[in-house]
Amino acid sequence: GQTVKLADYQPTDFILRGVKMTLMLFEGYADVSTRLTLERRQGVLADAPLNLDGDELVLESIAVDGLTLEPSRYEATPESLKVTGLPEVGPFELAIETRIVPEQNSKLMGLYRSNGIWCTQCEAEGFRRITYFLDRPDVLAPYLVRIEADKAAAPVLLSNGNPVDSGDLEGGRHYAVWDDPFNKPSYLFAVVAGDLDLLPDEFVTMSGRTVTLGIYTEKGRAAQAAYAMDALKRSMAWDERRFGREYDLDVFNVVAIADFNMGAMENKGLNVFNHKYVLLDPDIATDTDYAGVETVIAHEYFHNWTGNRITCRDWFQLCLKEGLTVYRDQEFSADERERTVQRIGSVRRLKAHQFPEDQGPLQHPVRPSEYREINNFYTATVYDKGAELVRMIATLLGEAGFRAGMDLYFDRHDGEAATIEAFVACFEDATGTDLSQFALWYSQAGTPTLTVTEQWDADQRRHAVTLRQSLSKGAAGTGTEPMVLPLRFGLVGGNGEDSDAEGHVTGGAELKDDLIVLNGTEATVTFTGLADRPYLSVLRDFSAPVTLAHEQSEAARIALARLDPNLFNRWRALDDLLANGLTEAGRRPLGDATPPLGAPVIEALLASAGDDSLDPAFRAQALAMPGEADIARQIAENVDPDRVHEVVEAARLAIGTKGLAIFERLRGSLAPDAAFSPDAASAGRRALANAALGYLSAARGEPSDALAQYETAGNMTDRLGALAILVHRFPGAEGTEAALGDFYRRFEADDLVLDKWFALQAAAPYHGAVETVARLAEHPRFTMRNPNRVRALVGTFAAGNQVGFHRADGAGYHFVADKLAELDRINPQIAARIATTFRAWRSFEASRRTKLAETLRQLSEIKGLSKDLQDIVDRSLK
Ligand code: HT7
Ligand code: ZN
Repeated sequence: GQTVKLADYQPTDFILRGVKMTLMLFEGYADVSTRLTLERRQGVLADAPLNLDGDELVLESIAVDGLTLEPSRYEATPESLKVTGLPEVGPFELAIETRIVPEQNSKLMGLYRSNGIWCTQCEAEGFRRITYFLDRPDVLAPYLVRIEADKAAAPVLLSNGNPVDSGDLEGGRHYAVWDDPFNKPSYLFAVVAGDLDLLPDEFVTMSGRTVTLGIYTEKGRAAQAAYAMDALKRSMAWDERRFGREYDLDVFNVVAIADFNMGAMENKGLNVFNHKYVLLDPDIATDTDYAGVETVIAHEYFHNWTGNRITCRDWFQLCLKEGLTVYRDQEFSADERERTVQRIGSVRRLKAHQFPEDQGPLQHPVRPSEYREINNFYTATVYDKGAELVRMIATLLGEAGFRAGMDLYFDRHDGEAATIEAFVACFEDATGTDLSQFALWYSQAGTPTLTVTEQWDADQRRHAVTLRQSLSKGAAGTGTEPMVLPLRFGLVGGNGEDSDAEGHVTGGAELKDDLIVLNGTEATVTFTGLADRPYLSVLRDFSAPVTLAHEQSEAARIALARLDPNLFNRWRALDDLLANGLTEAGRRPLGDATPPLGAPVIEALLASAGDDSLDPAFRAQALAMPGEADIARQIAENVDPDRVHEVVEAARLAIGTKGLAIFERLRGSLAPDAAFSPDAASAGRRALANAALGYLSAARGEPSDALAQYETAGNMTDRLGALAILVHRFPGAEGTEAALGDFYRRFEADDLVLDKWFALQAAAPYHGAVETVARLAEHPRFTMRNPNRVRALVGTFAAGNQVGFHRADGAGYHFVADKLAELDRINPQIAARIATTFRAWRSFEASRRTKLAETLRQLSEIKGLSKDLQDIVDRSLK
């Protein structure tokens, strides 16, 4: 495949003025007729041809201004359409007809059918699978779309914009016409047609306009969209309050679809969702599912301004809409739920997904400068690190400055396809700040290391804090210049209060209140007038996405875990204590019995767990052990996943045993509420009760508590929490198989719950999981055609089961590689995404490292591999 480069960007030779389309949907095929109003751009050579993109297309007919073209005037292949002899000046109409087969579209890009429903997915390059087009984000136009279909098969016909006409046709068919007046790129185009149920509602905007809202679902499931609808209305109100952004069309529709490559898609006025992020009720969904629905609904809605009204000039600018919109959805959740707990979740996610990407062979800058397959750049770096960059701008400029920059961005670029430079310039212009050095964050890949050392001068009552940043050249080979690191901090006294001691800077930093902005390689901040040596709490709220190397005693961390007025850093102190202990123990050989955590660390953890003045959700976060993959990443080399698992289990047992009384008390005091409520406080109590159950079961070494909870659970959070303990800790125990069987029988009619049944078994941390997963891949309900099911089984095994996937004989690698080869022929996008789990191969001990590399090499040599999978495999091997 060809490499696309940012440096090669050129606008199109032809300007698109408008699009009129008719989609005629039939059983077995669809006829697509497109009329494009085009005009040669001024200054473009008179004989320059028009080059349109296609993907697996068949051209049925082509005409210019009503006249069918001679074959000498065009060249059509499945991937392109070149037209010559087009008018030199003025607009002309190009009419193109294609016939496509949605039923055979297993890539789920373009127009496809999911459980009989016609639906589209056009980002990034799916529109070219529907018709030949200038399929790139800087080509914007209004669309008028007519859909025709059999009325019984598809009583609902939806597209972008506002509905303007509908009616019956001969032969039991009918039509609907949708008009989208807002200029949009083709990736935001959508059509949905099918027999769907509707949850209707409305929203009155800040200027008093009534917007008709609809969530469409499979038959009989509209009631399960109630929470999504509530989240949608809260998102609309929040965007008005927080950013002054009002919705712009008369209608806003959401459709829930079973077969979907990602979480959801922000098509203008017609968001299409993976039904996992719409359909809920307490019997089938966990608290995590509720939070996921809220976030994804908000995220897609917020794209209406950050993505749709202002879009990206090219796909290199993807973070312009994705990083910014993730930042916006994170802020929404922080305002709607509990800020610190939300931030802990975002940072956990960043460290679990983005850090390994940034520190391995798939490393790339937040704004990449080249790609072979754009689908492979919807990454944690673009999304989550991209959000961190926006957060740092907000930290540097303060609330008012950030809002002024955002207002200017909306004002200045509404209706445009913009760039990162244009975005950053708005913050510079609105506040008079020079952000040119800050902008290096967008082009330099890798996670900077921030080294912090402290020196207490007891005679002078002075505390010197030295900060040093470094960035090593990684796989992307980008620059390593010092960047701008906004570091929130506090000097905590023994009374748990921040000192207001004065600080003086030497070297490359600026000090503003509770913020040190490190912009040089090194700086020292000396604080004077202190009565006693303070505890330094640095990088509060994780104010910059760095690896923190803070030489700090265990005693100081334990003190901060108890005292820090910044709750986020209290959590981080505990998390660091656990992670450091587990990492050190993980480096020792398998079987080494030295306890991974010292008594003071366990006591500090238990003190937080048992502190009823703290939010239960926070305490649940404190009790959640770092993931085995996170510990492996910290160990960095010669990792033995069996050893990592061994030390995590030893730590769990030690915490459970020492905290037995606390966990018993928590179980008693956090009895389930009579009626289920999905609010954050109730979810926090359930999370803490389930964490306590995990430790209690580990300490007692028997499953009766989990079995009892499974049998009496009144909601999915408690049921699945108990079942996970049974399946993961008591695989052979009496009751475990029965509970697993009961779960299957109870929920077999519901694919979303069945995914949980597959995923739970795929994650079971045993060597035998390879055989279990291979058996489940033969289960009648397993299918490669549904991305959720593949992710539940193959994805969870590869990414969420360190012990099973990395079994020493390589059987886990072979199983996943075989499945990827098979999946690649069906849905390459999903195959490529799951294949990224192989990227960490260099960090494992020699035997596994060799086997992983060998498996990657075998994959890379398969004839006819997709561009998607080939790209991931080749880059992983580099
Ligand atoms: N903008 C969307 C990203 C997307 C996508 C969604 C579904 C299927 C394929 C896709 N490719 C890219 C989702 C979002 O970030 O909001
Ligand atoms: Zn997005």
